[in-house]
Amino acid sequence: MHPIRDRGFNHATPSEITPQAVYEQRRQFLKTIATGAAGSVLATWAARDARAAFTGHGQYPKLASVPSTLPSANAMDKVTDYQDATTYNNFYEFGTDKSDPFATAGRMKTRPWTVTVEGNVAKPQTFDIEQLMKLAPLEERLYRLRCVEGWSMVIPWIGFSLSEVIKRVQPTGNAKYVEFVTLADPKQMPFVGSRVLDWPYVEGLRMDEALHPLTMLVFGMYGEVLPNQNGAPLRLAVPWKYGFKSGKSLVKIRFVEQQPRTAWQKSAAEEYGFYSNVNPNVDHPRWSQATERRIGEGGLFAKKRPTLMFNGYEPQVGQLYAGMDLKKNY
Ligand SMILES: Nc1nc2c(c(=O)[nH]1)N[C@H]1C(S)=C(S)[C@@H](COP(=O)(O)O)O[C@H]1N2
Ligand SMILES: [Mo]
Repeated sequence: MHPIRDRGFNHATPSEITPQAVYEQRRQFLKTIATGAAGSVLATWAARDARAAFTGHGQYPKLASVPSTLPSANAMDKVTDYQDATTYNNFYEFGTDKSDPFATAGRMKTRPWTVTVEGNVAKPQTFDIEQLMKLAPLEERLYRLRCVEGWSMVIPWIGFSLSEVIKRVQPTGNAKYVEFVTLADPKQMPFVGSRVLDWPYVEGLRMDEALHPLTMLVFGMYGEVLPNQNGAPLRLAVPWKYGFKSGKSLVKIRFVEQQPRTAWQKSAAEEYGFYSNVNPNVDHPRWSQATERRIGEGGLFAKKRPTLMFNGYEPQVGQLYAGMDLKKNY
């Protein structure tokens, strides 16, 4: 890529189009290039930060959080570069190319934003996003994210367990599943209305999965408010399931009796099951799931990593599926 041209340096002074902090980081980056030291220096953290400035780390408001006490990723998991995590995305409402969400999601309005929590609950409620964010202390959790397509990342999310919301609305005995509905606004999302998927993007979890402490409502990443392309202003993170189970830009959370029909099941039921737990032993009909490509690890020619059962979260979640045939319930 050619960042300088792509970012329109020739058309406006950077300070006109970017916040000051990002501008300063870019200047630093250009200075690094100018000294000719780029080749050796690019590998360092400082230069990585400078490079990240091209995709705007520092552009979103900072979001304070406390470190989580839950087990998440481990020492073997290097945090994915901000640049990769914010330019290589799946968010089909904005297009099907990995770079489409970065290019076009910026226009999505994320304030004001409300989230309706309804269905089989004693206390249905519509939360304003600002109010929802204050429901519990924001935690930072480093989670692995494994996409069903065979790639993965390690992302420091900010948010809290979905269970914090669930306990406040008091589900009734009929609440067996939770359905997550995400924004589908053709005025803001160029691919909504296309036949790529049956909109809105709907996902679901079984009640015990939704209540599991690892299931996280996410408001931020990398110390900042979520970029739009990553699902602002709030998305889910279910680290032991394939990434598509974690809906972005949620507007509704419904407690239902029947297993929800998800957008992916409607479009390709044989390929995307309701459970979709990360499982190296259950292949996708069109490819193996035994290994994965960690984004940032040497590109297409890097040695792939073995995929871990439940994405490495088996000690925490394995019990949820005791006695279940995971090949049948894929
Ligand atoms: N609304 C919505 N949510 C979505 C998707 C989508 O297309 N639309 N894609 C999913 C898929 S396939 C993955 S892998 C993750 C990617 O999250 P990331 O771009 O933050 O890495 O978001 C998931 N959530
Ligand atoms: Mo995915």
